[in-house]
Amino acid sequence: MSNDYRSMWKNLGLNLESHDALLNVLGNAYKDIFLSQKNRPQGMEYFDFVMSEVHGLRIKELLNEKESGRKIIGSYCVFVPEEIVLAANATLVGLCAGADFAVQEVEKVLPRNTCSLIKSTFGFKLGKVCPYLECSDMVVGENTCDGKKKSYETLSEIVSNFYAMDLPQMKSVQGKALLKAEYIKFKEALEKLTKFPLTVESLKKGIETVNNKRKAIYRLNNLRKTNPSPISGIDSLLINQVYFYDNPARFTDSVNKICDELEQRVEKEEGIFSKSTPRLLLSGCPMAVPNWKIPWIIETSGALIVGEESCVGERGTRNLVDSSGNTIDALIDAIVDRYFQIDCAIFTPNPNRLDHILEMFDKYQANGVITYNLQFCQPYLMENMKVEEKLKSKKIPNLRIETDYSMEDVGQLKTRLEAFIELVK
Ligand code: BJ8
Repeated sequence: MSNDYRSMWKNLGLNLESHDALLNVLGNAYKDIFLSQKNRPQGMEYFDFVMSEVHGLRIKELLNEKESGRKIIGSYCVFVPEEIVLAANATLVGLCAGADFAVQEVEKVLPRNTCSLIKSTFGFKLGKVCPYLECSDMVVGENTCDGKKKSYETLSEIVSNFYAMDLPQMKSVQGKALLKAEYIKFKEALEKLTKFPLTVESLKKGIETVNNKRKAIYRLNNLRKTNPSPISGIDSLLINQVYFYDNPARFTDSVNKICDELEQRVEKEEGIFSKSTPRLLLSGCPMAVPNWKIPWIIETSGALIVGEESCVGERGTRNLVDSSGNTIDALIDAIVDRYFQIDCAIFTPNPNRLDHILEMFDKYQANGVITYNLQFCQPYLMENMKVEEKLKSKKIPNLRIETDYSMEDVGQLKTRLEAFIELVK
Protein backbone atom coordinates (compact mmCIF):
# COMPACT_ATOMS: atom_id res chain seq x y z
CA MET A 1 0.00 0.00 0.00
CA SER A 2 1.36 3.40 -0.85
CA ASN A 3 2.40 5.86 1.87
CA ASP A 4 -0.19 8.12 0.43
CA TYR A 5 -2.94 5.80 1.62
CA ARG A 6 -1.35 5.35 5.01
CA SER A 7 -1.39 9.05 5.71
CA MET A 8 -4.94 9.24 4.37
CA TRP A 9 -6.06 6.49 6.78
CA LYS A 10 -4.19 8.13 9.63
CA ASN A 11 -5.89 11.44 8.94
CA LEU A 12 -9.23 9.67 9.01
CA GLY A 13 -8.40 8.43 12.50
CA LEU A 14 -7.99 4.75 11.63
CA ASN A 15 -5.96 2.45 13.83
CA LEU A 16 -3.26 1.58 11.31
CA GLU A 17 -2.16 -1.61 12.99
CA SER A 18 -5.65 -3.08 13.24
CA HIS A 19 -6.46 -1.84 9.77
CA ASP A 20 -3.37 -3.56 8.33
CA ALA A 21 -4.46 -6.78 10.01
CA LEU A 22 -7.95 -6.47 8.53
CA LEU A 23 -6.66 -5.80 5.01
CA ASN A 24 -4.31 -8.71 5.30
CA VAL A 25 -7.07 -11.16 6.23
CA LEU A 26 -9.32 -9.70 3.55
CA GLY A 27 -6.66 -9.95 0.85
CA ASN A 28 -5.89 -13.58 1.66
CA ALA A 29 -9.54 -14.57 1.80
CA TYR A 30 -10.11 -12.84 -1.53
CA LYS A 31 -7.29 -14.74 -3.18
CA ASP A 32 -8.52 -18.09 -1.84
CA ILE A 33 -12.18 -17.55 -2.60
CA PHE A 34 -12.32 -15.46 -5.75
CA LEU A 35 -9.05 -15.69 -7.61
CA SER A 36 -8.88 -19.47 -7.30
CA GLN A 37 -12.05 -19.91 -9.42
CA LYS A 38 -11.56 -21.40 -12.86
CA ASN A 39 -12.81 -19.93 -16.12
CA ARG A 40 -13.93 -16.61 -14.60
CA PRO A 41 -15.28 -13.95 -16.96
CA GLN A 42 -12.66 -11.39 -17.86
CA GLY A 43 -14.98 -8.59 -16.81
CA MET A 44 -14.47 -9.65 -13.19
CA GLU A 45 -11.06 -7.99 -13.35
CA TYR A 46 -12.75 -4.64 -12.80
CA PHE A 47 -14.47 -5.88 -9.63
CA ASP A 48 -11.21 -7.46 -8.42
CA PHE A 49 -9.60 -4.07 -8.89
CA VAL A 50 -12.39 -2.29 -7.00
CA MET A 51 -12.01 -4.72 -4.14
CA SER A 52 -8.24 -4.37 -4.06
CA GLU A 53 -8.73 -0.60 -3.79
CA VAL A 54 -11.86 -0.60 -1.66
CA HIS A 55 -10.06 1.13 1.22
CA GLY A 56 -7.59 2.90 -1.06
CA LEU A 57 -8.49 4.55 -4.33
CA ARG A 58 -12.25 4.62 -3.63
CA ILE A 59 -11.69 6.43 -0.33
CA LYS A 60 -9.37 8.85 -2.10
CA GLU A 61 -12.12 9.53 -4.62
CA LEU A 62 -14.64 10.15 -1.86
CA LEU A 63 -12.25 12.54 -0.12
CA ASN A 64 -11.75 14.36 -3.43
CA GLU A 65 -15.52 14.63 -3.78
CA LYS A 66 -15.68 16.10 -0.29
CA GLU A 67 -13.03 18.63 -1.17
CA SER A 68 -15.06 19.72 -4.16
CA GLY A 69 -18.07 20.34 -1.91
CA ARG A 70 -20.01 17.07 -2.10
CA LYS A 71 -21.08 15.26 1.05
CA ILE A 72 -20.80 11.57 1.83
CA ILE A 73 -23.78 9.79 3.37
CA GLY A 74 -23.33 6.39 5.03
CA SER A 75 -26.18 3.92 5.38
CA TYR A 76 -26.98 0.50 6.84
CA CYS A 77 -30.14 -0.28 4.92
CA VAL A 78 -31.58 -0.40 1.40
CA PHE A 79 -34.47 1.78 2.59
CA VAL A 80 -32.21 4.85 2.48
CA PRO A 81 -33.08 6.29 -0.97
CA GLU A 82 -29.97 6.87 -3.05
CA GLU A 83 -32.01 8.94 -5.55
CA ILE A 84 -32.59 11.68 -2.97
CA VAL A 85 -28.99 11.55 -1.78
CA LEU A 86 -27.63 12.01 -5.32
CA ALA A 87 -30.10 14.81 -6.04
CA ALA A 88 -28.80 16.69 -3.00
CA ASN A 89 -25.24 16.63 -4.36
CA ALA A 90 -24.12 13.82 -2.09
CA THR A 91 -22.82 10.27 -2.49
CA LEU A 92 -24.29 7.26 -0.72
CA VAL A 93 -22.08 4.48 0.63
CA GLY A 94 -23.01 1.25 2.38
CA LEU A 95 -21.58 0.81 5.86
CA CYS A 96 -22.66 -2.73 6.76
CA ALA A 97 -19.75 -5.03 7.43
CA GLY A 98 -19.46 -8.77 7.11
CA ALA A 99 -16.62 -9.60 9.51
CA ASP A 100 -16.14 -9.78 13.26
CA PHE A 101 -13.91 -7.09 14.65
CA ALA A 102 -13.00 -5.85 18.15
CA VAL A 103 -15.47 -8.37 19.56
CA GLN A 104 -14.45 -7.83 23.18
CA GLU A 105 -14.97 -4.09 22.89
CA VAL A 106 -18.32 -4.64 21.18
CA GLU A 107 -19.57 -6.93 23.92
CA LYS A 108 -18.99 -4.17 26.45
CA VAL A 109 -21.69 -2.08 24.75
CA LEU A 110 -23.99 -4.68 23.17
CA PRO A 111 -25.50 -7.92 24.50
CA ARG A 112 -23.64 -11.04 23.35
CA ASN A 113 -26.75 -12.37 21.68
CA THR A 114 -26.85 -9.63 19.05
CA CYS A 115 -26.60 -10.57 15.36
CA SER A 116 -23.18 -10.44 13.68
CA LEU A 117 -24.25 -7.68 11.31
CA ILE A 118 -24.96 -5.25 14.13
CA LYS A 119 -21.93 -6.38 16.12
CA SER A 120 -19.64 -5.77 13.17
CA THR A 121 -21.09 -2.25 12.73
CA PHE A 122 -19.87 -1.51 16.22
CA GLY A 123 -16.66 -3.49 15.80
CA PHE A 124 -15.63 -1.47 12.76
CA LYS A 125 -16.31 1.77 14.61
CA LEU A 126 -14.74 0.84 17.94
CA GLY A 127 -11.79 -0.86 16.24
CA LYS A 128 -11.33 2.21 13.99
CA VAL A 129 -10.99 0.24 10.77
CA CYS A 130 -13.71 1.60 8.48
CA PRO A 131 -12.66 4.54 6.30
CA TYR A 132 -16.21 4.79 4.83
CA LEU A 133 -17.68 5.43 8.25
CA GLU A 134 -14.95 7.91 9.13
CA CYS A 135 -15.40 9.94 5.97
CA SER A 136 -19.21 10.07 6.16
CA ASP A 137 -20.72 13.49 6.76
CA MET A 138 -23.96 11.87 7.87
CA VAL A 139 -24.54 8.33 9.12
CA VAL A 140 -28.14 7.20 8.64
CA GLY A 141 -29.50 4.59 11.02
CA GLU A 142 -32.99 3.32 10.26
CA ASN A 143 -35.58 1.88 12.61
CA THR A 144 -35.96 -1.62 11.25
CA CYS A 145 -35.36 -4.61 13.52
CA ASP A 146 -35.26 -4.17 17.31
CA GLY A 147 -31.54 -4.95 17.38
CA LYS A 148 -30.70 -2.17 14.96
CA LYS A 149 -32.96 0.49 16.35
CA LYS A 150 -31.95 -0.06 19.97
CA SER A 151 -28.26 -0.37 19.19
CA TYR A 152 -28.43 2.91 17.25
CA GLU A 153 -29.12 4.66 20.55
CA THR A 154 -25.59 3.66 21.52
CA LEU A 155 -24.15 4.21 18.04
CA SER A 156 -25.47 7.78 18.06
CA GLU A 157 -23.30 8.42 21.11
CA ILE A 158 -20.12 7.35 19.36
CA VAL A 159 -20.85 8.67 15.86
CA SER A 160 -21.07 12.45 15.88
CA ASN A 161 -23.14 12.88 12.72
CA PHE A 162 -25.81 10.25 13.29
CA TYR A 163 -29.22 10.69 11.67
CA ALA A 164 -32.19 8.52 12.73
CA MET A 165 -34.73 7.54 10.08
CA ASP A 166 -38.01 6.06 11.22
CA LEU A 167 -39.56 3.31 9.08
CA PRO A 168 -43.01 1.73 9.04
CA GLN A 169 -43.58 -1.83 10.22
CA MET A 170 -46.79 -2.50 8.28
CA LYS A 171 -47.68 -2.17 4.61
CA SER A 172 -50.70 0.02 5.36
CA VAL A 173 -51.87 3.42 4.13
CA GLN A 174 -50.52 4.90 7.35
CA GLY A 175 -47.24 3.02 6.87
CA LYS A 176 -46.82 4.50 3.43
CA ALA A 177 -47.60 7.99 4.71
CA LEU A 178 -44.94 7.55 7.40
CA LEU A 179 -42.37 6.51 4.79
CA LYS A 180 -43.17 9.58 2.70
CA ALA A 181 -42.95 11.88 5.72
CA GLU A 182 -39.58 10.36 6.64
CA TYR A 183 -38.23 10.74 3.10
CA ILE A 184 -39.27 14.40 3.07
CA LYS A 185 -37.61 14.92 6.45
CA PHE A 186 -34.50 13.19 5.14
CA LYS A 187 -34.49 15.37 2.01
CA GLU A 188 -34.66 18.47 4.21
CA ALA A 189 -31.83 17.26 6.43
CA LEU A 190 -29.72 16.57 3.34
CA GLU A 191 -30.46 20.00 1.88
CA LYS A 192 -29.41 21.59 5.13
CA LEU A 193 -26.18 19.60 5.15
CA THR A 194 -25.25 20.04 1.50
CA LYS A 195 -26.79 23.49 1.02
CA PHE A 196 -28.11 22.09 -2.23
CA PRO A 197 -31.88 22.39 -2.55
CA LEU A 198 -33.37 19.60 -4.65
CA THR A 199 -34.86 20.49 -8.01
CA VAL A 200 -37.09 18.48 -10.31
CA GLU A 201 -34.10 18.10 -12.65
CA SER A 202 -31.67 16.95 -9.97
CA LEU A 203 -34.18 14.47 -8.59
CA LYS A 204 -34.99 13.10 -12.05
CA LYS A 205 -31.29 12.72 -12.69
CA GLY A 206 -30.80 10.92 -9.37
CA ILE A 207 -33.66 8.57 -10.22
CA GLU A 208 -32.24 7.84 -13.66
CA THR A 209 -28.76 7.14 -12.32
CA VAL A 210 -30.05 4.63 -9.78
CA ASN A 211 -32.53 3.09 -12.25
CA ASN A 212 -29.66 2.50 -14.67
CA LYS A 213 -27.67 0.81 -11.94
CA ARG A 214 -30.61 -1.48 -11.19
CA LYS A 215 -31.24 -2.18 -14.88
CA ALA A 216 -27.64 -3.34 -15.29
CA ILE A 217 -28.15 -5.72 -12.36
CA TYR A 218 -31.36 -7.03 -14.00
CA ARG A 219 -29.31 -7.83 -17.09
CA LEU A 220 -26.89 -9.80 -14.95
CA ASN A 221 -29.77 -11.57 -13.17
CA ASN A 222 -31.33 -12.57 -16.49
CA LEU A 223 -28.09 -14.10 -17.67
CA ARG A 224 -27.86 -16.11 -14.46
CA LYS A 225 -31.20 -17.70 -15.28
CA THR A 226 -29.65 -19.66 -18.14
CA ASN A 227 -28.22 -23.14 -17.78
CA PRO A 228 -25.24 -23.40 -17.77
CA SER A 229 -24.85 -20.11 -15.95
CA PRO A 230 -22.06 -17.96 -17.43
CA ILE A 231 -20.97 -16.65 -14.02
CA SER A 232 -20.59 -18.08 -10.52
CA GLY A 233 -22.87 -17.12 -7.66
CA ILE A 234 -20.01 -15.82 -5.58
CA ASP A 235 -18.85 -13.46 -8.35
CA SER A 236 -22.44 -12.28 -8.79
CA LEU A 237 -22.70 -11.67 -5.06
CA LEU A 238 -19.51 -9.66 -5.22
CA ILE A 239 -21.00 -7.46 -7.95
CA ASN A 240 -24.08 -6.95 -5.77
CA GLN A 241 -21.80 -6.01 -2.87
CA VAL A 242 -19.74 -3.55 -4.94
CA TYR A 243 -23.10 -1.90 -5.82
CA PHE A 244 -22.94 -0.25 -2.38
CA TYR A 245 -19.46 1.29 -2.71
CA ASP A 246 -18.65 2.17 -6.27
CA ASN A 247 -19.34 5.32 -8.25
CA PRO A 248 -22.85 4.61 -9.63
CA ALA A 249 -22.24 5.49 -13.30
CA ARG A 250 -18.94 3.62 -13.46
CA PHE A 251 -20.52 0.64 -11.72
CA THR A 252 -23.36 0.59 -14.27
CA ASP A 253 -20.90 0.66 -17.17
CA SER A 254 -18.82 -2.13 -15.67
CA VAL A 255 -21.83 -4.37 -15.05
CA ASN A 256 -23.08 -3.76 -18.59
CA LYS A 257 -19.64 -4.55 -19.92
CA ILE A 258 -19.41 -7.88 -18.12
CA CYS A 259 -22.98 -8.63 -19.31
CA ASP A 260 -21.84 -8.17 -22.93
CA GLU A 261 -19.22 -10.81 -22.30
CA LEU A 262 -21.66 -13.08 -20.46
CA GLU A 263 -24.12 -12.86 -23.36
CA GLN A 264 -21.44 -14.26 -25.65
CA ARG A 265 -20.80 -17.02 -23.16
CA VAL A 266 -24.49 -17.87 -23.06
CA GLU A 267 -24.58 -17.99 -26.84
CA LYS A 268 -21.73 -20.48 -26.84
CA GLU A 269 -23.26 -22.35 -23.88
CA GLU A 270 -20.04 -21.69 -21.99
CA GLY A 271 -20.83 -22.16 -18.33
CA ILE A 272 -18.86 -21.64 -15.17
CA PHE A 273 -20.00 -25.11 -14.07
CA SER A 274 -21.53 -27.97 -16.08
CA LYS A 275 -25.21 -28.06 -16.98
CA SER A 276 -25.94 -30.81 -14.47
CA THR A 277 -24.68 -28.78 -11.48
CA PRO A 278 -27.44 -28.34 -8.87
CA ARG A 279 -28.76 -24.76 -8.85
CA LEU A 280 -29.58 -23.19 -5.49
CA LEU A 281 -31.40 -20.05 -4.44
CA LEU A 282 -30.14 -18.24 -1.34
CA SER A 283 -32.79 -16.48 0.71
CA GLY A 284 -32.61 -14.45 3.90
CA CYS A 285 -30.31 -12.02 5.68
CA PRO A 286 -28.05 -9.71 3.66
CA MET A 287 -24.40 -10.63 3.10
CA ALA A 288 -22.07 -7.64 3.40
CA VAL A 289 -18.38 -7.67 2.40
CA PRO A 290 -16.48 -9.86 3.35
CA ASN A 291 -19.22 -12.29 4.33
CA TRP A 292 -18.60 -14.92 1.67
CA LYS A 293 -18.67 -17.99 3.90
CA ILE A 294 -21.85 -19.75 2.74
CA PRO A 295 -21.54 -19.06 -1.01
CA TRP A 296 -17.92 -20.18 -0.86
CA ILE A 297 -18.84 -23.47 0.87
CA ILE A 298 -21.72 -24.09 -1.55
CA GLU A 299 -19.73 -23.44 -4.70
CA THR A 300 -16.80 -25.56 -3.55
CA SER A 301 -19.19 -28.40 -2.69
CA GLY A 302 -20.59 -29.04 -6.15
CA ALA A 303 -23.51 -26.59 -6.45
CA LEU A 304 -24.10 -23.19 -7.99
CA ILE A 305 -25.95 -20.22 -6.50
CA VAL A 306 -28.25 -18.75 -9.12
CA GLY A 307 -29.91 -15.95 -7.17
CA GLU A 308 -29.99 -14.08 -3.87
CA GLU A 309 -33.34 -13.26 -2.30
CA SER A 310 -31.60 -10.72 -0.11
CA CYS A 311 -31.05 -7.00 0.29
CA VAL A 312 -27.61 -7.57 -1.18
CA GLY A 313 -29.37 -9.08 -4.16
CA GLU A 314 -32.80 -9.04 -5.71
CA ARG A 315 -34.78 -7.80 -2.69
CA GLY A 316 -32.58 -4.72 -2.64
CA THR A 317 -32.64 -4.00 -6.37
CA ARG A 318 -36.13 -5.12 -7.46
CA ASN A 319 -38.37 -2.42 -9.08
CA LEU A 320 -37.48 0.88 -10.71
CA VAL A 321 -38.65 4.39 -9.81
CA ASP A 322 -41.00 6.09 -12.26
CA SER A 323 -39.20 9.28 -13.30
CA SER A 324 -42.07 10.81 -15.28
CA GLY A 325 -43.39 13.15 -12.53
CA ASN A 326 -42.95 16.87 -13.02
CA THR A 327 -42.91 18.08 -9.44
CA ILE A 328 -40.69 17.18 -6.51
CA ASP A 329 -43.73 15.85 -4.68
CA ALA A 330 -44.71 13.58 -7.59
CA LEU A 331 -41.16 12.25 -7.84
CA ILE A 332 -40.98 11.61 -4.10
CA ASP A 333 -44.28 9.74 -4.36
CA ALA A 334 -42.73 7.59 -7.08
CA ILE A 335 -39.70 6.93 -4.87
CA VAL A 336 -41.98 5.98 -1.96
CA ASP A 337 -43.96 3.65 -4.28
CA ARG A 338 -40.79 1.80 -5.17
CA TYR A 339 -39.24 1.54 -1.72
CA PHE A 340 -42.49 0.62 -0.02
CA GLN A 341 -42.43 -2.65 -1.95
CA ILE A 342 -39.22 -3.87 -0.29
CA ASP A 343 -40.27 -7.01 1.54
CA CYS A 344 -37.89 -7.00 4.49
CA ALA A 345 -38.81 -9.42 7.29
CA ILE A 346 -39.21 -6.50 9.71
CA PHE A 347 -42.64 -5.95 8.12
CA THR A 348 -45.63 -7.72 9.57
CA PRO A 349 -47.25 -9.52 7.91
CA ASN A 350 -44.92 -9.95 4.95
CA PRO A 351 -46.59 -12.35 2.48
CA ASN A 352 -45.03 -10.84 -0.65
CA ARG A 353 -41.62 -12.15 0.33
CA LEU A 354 -42.91 -15.72 0.26
CA ASP A 355 -44.31 -15.15 -3.24
CA HIS A 356 -41.04 -13.62 -4.37
CA ILE A 357 -39.07 -16.63 -3.15
CA LEU A 358 -41.31 -18.97 -5.18
CA GLU A 359 -41.13 -16.67 -8.18
CA MET A 360 -37.33 -16.58 -8.00
CA PHE A 361 -37.14 -20.35 -7.55
CA ASP A 362 -38.98 -20.78 -10.88
CA LYS A 363 -37.31 -17.96 -12.80
CA TYR A 364 -33.79 -19.05 -11.93
CA GLN A 365 -34.53 -22.74 -12.61
CA ALA A 366 -33.40 -23.60 -9.09
CA ASN A 367 -33.40 -27.07 -7.61
CA GLY A 368 -33.49 -26.05 -3.96
CA VAL A 369 -33.52 -23.13 -1.52
CA ILE A 370 -31.02 -22.38 1.22
CA THR A 371 -32.54 -20.10 3.83
CA TYR A 372 -29.74 -18.07 5.31
CA ASN A 373 -30.22 -16.66 8.80
CA LEU A 374 -27.81 -14.84 11.01
CA GLN A 375 -27.92 -16.16 14.54
CA PHE A 376 -30.11 -13.97 16.81
CA CYS A 377 -31.83 -12.33 13.84
CA GLN A 378 -35.41 -12.56 15.03
CA PRO A 379 -37.20 -11.21 11.95
CA TYR A 380 -35.62 -13.62 9.46
CA LEU A 381 -35.53 -16.60 11.82
CA MET A 382 -39.20 -16.15 12.70
CA GLU A 383 -40.15 -15.66 9.08
CA ASN A 384 -38.11 -18.72 8.18
CA MET A 385 -40.94 -20.86 9.62
CA LYS A 386 -43.38 -19.35 7.13
CA VAL A 387 -40.89 -19.70 4.29
CA GLU A 388 -40.34 -23.38 5.15
CA GLU A 389 -44.07 -24.06 5.26
CA LYS A 390 -44.56 -22.47 1.87
CA LEU A 391 -41.64 -24.33 0.28
CA LYS A 392 -42.82 -27.60 1.78
CA SER A 393 -46.31 -27.08 0.37
CA LYS A 394 -44.72 -26.79 -3.09
CA LYS A 395 -42.38 -29.74 -2.46
CA ILE A 396 -39.32 -27.54 -2.88
CA PRO A 397 -36.22 -28.86 -1.09
CA ASN A 398 -35.00 -26.43 1.55
CA LEU A 399 -32.15 -26.25 4.03
CA ARG A 400 -32.16 -23.81 6.91
CA ILE A 401 -28.80 -22.34 7.89
CA GLU A 402 -28.28 -20.37 11.07
CA THR A 403 -24.80 -19.02 11.48
CA ASP A 404 -22.64 -16.01 12.34
CA TYR A 405 -19.45 -14.45 10.96
CA SER A 406 -17.03 -16.84 12.67
CA MET A 407 -15.35 -19.65 10.74
CA GLU A 408 -15.79 -22.15 13.56
CA ASP A 409 -18.76 -23.90 12.01
CA VAL A 410 -17.35 -24.25 8.48
CA GLY A 411 -16.77 -28.02 8.80
CA GLN A 412 -20.25 -28.69 10.12
CA LEU A 413 -21.88 -26.40 7.54
CA LYS A 414 -19.98 -28.09 4.73
CA THR A 415 -21.22 -31.51 5.82
CA ARG A 416 -24.84 -30.31 5.95
CA LEU A 417 -24.60 -28.45 2.65
CA GLU A 418 -22.97 -31.40 0.87
CA ALA A 419 -25.75 -33.69 2.08
CA PHE A 420 -28.36 -31.22 0.83
CA ILE A 421 -26.65 -30.89 -2.54
CA GLU A 422 -26.66 -34.68 -2.89
CA LEU A 423 -30.38 -34.65 -2.14
CA VAL A 424 -31.28 -32.12 -4.81
CA LYS A 425 -29.07 -33.67 -7.51
S1 BJ8 B 1 -34.43 -3.76 4.41
S2 BJ8 B 1 -32.92 -6.82 5.62
S3 BJ8 B 1 -31.02 -3.94 4.83
S4 BJ8 B 1 -33.15 -3.95 7.68
S5 BJ8 B 1 -29.57 -9.57 10.30
S6 BJ8 B 1 -29.63 -6.30 11.56
S7 BJ8 B 1 -32.66 -7.78 10.37
S8 BJ8 B 1 -31.13 -8.85 13.39
S9 BJ8 B 1 -30.30 -6.32 7.99
FE1 BJ8 B 1 -31.72 -5.24 6.61
FE2 BJ8 B 1 -32.82 -2.98 5.68
FE3 BJ8 B 1 -34.30 -5.13 6.19
FE4 BJ8 B 1 -32.72 -5.13 4.14
FE5 BJ8 B 1 -31.61 -7.02 12.20
FE6 BJ8 B 1 -31.54 -9.46 11.27
FE7 BJ8 B 1 -29.35 -8.39 12.17
FE8 BJ8 B 1 -30.52 -7.50 9.91
